[in-house]
Amino acid sequence: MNSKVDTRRIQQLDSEHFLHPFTDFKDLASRGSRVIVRGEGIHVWDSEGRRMLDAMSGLWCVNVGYGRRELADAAHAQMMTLPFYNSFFQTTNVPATLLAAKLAALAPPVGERRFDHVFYSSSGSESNDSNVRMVRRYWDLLGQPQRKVIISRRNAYHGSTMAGASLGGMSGMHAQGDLPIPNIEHIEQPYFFELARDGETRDEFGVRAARWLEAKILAVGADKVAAFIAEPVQGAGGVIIPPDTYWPEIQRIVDRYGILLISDEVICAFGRLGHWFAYEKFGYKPDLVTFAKAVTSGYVPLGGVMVGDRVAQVLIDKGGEFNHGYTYSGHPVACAVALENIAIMEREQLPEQVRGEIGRYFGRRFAELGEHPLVASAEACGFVAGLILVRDKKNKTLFDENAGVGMICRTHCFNNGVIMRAVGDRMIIAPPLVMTTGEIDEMIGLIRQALDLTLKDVQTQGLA
Ligand code: PXG
Repeated sequence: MNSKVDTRRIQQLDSEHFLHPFTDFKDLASRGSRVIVRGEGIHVWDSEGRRMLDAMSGLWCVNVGYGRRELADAAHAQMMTLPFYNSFFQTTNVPATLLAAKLAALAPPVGERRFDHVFYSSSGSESNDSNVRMVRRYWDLLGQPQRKVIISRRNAYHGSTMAGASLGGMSGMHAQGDLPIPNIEHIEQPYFFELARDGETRDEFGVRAARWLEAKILAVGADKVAAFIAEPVQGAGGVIIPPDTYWPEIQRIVDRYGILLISDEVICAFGRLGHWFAYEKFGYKPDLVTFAKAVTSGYVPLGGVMVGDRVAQVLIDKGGEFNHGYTYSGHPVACAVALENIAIMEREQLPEQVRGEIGRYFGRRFAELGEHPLVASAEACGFVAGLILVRDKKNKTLFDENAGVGMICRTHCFNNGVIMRAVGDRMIIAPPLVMTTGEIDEMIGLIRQALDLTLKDVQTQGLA
């Protein structure tokens, strides 16, 4: 199968015609893209026949692994029955309705808050645009149109549309689009490694970091703040796991000022942290929950928002027509694949696996990487994990930003048969949830080898 792919020809056409996301086009053209041609289980193959253990699940999404015939069959059957119909003009389709009911059943109620409703999109970015629309509409309908400001965090990732990138806290993205759009504010992230004071415990830091939200609310004016948006664990920002004290204090603050809480679970839902939805793990009470990616294990695009009763009842009872939606809201094929994907996760008890023995094994083995001379901290939460590469382990001194040590390590990972993502010098993974202990051992072994090779480079290039 691999021999049929003409790598040079694909690379040539690729550089001539395909503008890749988040890519330096000229640079990529000079190197040529890596052509991925096949996936099976937790591995992918490139066009040169090289097998790689995909510790990033594609891009945080292939939670049930590659090559699942049931998902292809579900798509095929739905395409033959009804490939598309819109859900605009008082119509629905069967998979979209069944999936909405299924998601509502999977999202645990918290206190008096229930998640009985879903608004569909095709991606995380669109879903967060929908969140902005719904939050603004909610406050307008309650007669508080001055509540416009949504507070987010530096280094957050909420997508790449104008609203998504504005909500996100990536300075590089803001710089290229005259962003953020008005009425978005940012606070610091709860990144213990970077921001804790000398001698401060994780728990102390967690409370202090959460109170940056309170300070921002007061600075903006409490009556002007509409919502706070955050990822349960920051993903694209480098797998930043908040201290245990962070979310309870955030909850206290959003309750105190009555502002809406948006939990962006595009990465963290569907078993990634050991639960169907991640707010359950941390025990907070969001009003809106963004999802995408692993709802279909990435096999086809689908996203959406779980709309809690607090918002849903206002939109339903007072709202009249909501002037917002997408051609593909509730796409029948995407929803049919999602239903089958969820059925697989239920059958194989993937959230329970991650929450249980396998998840603990993964966490233990990953933490062992912290013993490596290059690594200052290695932690996992469910099936996401991150480590930080440092110049001086004892003093936790970082490398010069321009040294590109994370990229050196990423290249060794690729060449060594394991796909890891580098965020600066943080090396992160989010592997498929179907891994066995043997596969976890294989992955940790490959990462360790890549770290050894990186250390060698650091020493020979005099970066240390
Ligand atoms: N919210 C979160 C928390 C995400 O992680 C989005 C929204 C946007 O989703 P879409 O489907 O519009 O891409 C994401 C996406 C990376 C990386 O480099 C992460 C994402 C996307 C692209 C790259 O880690 N997350």
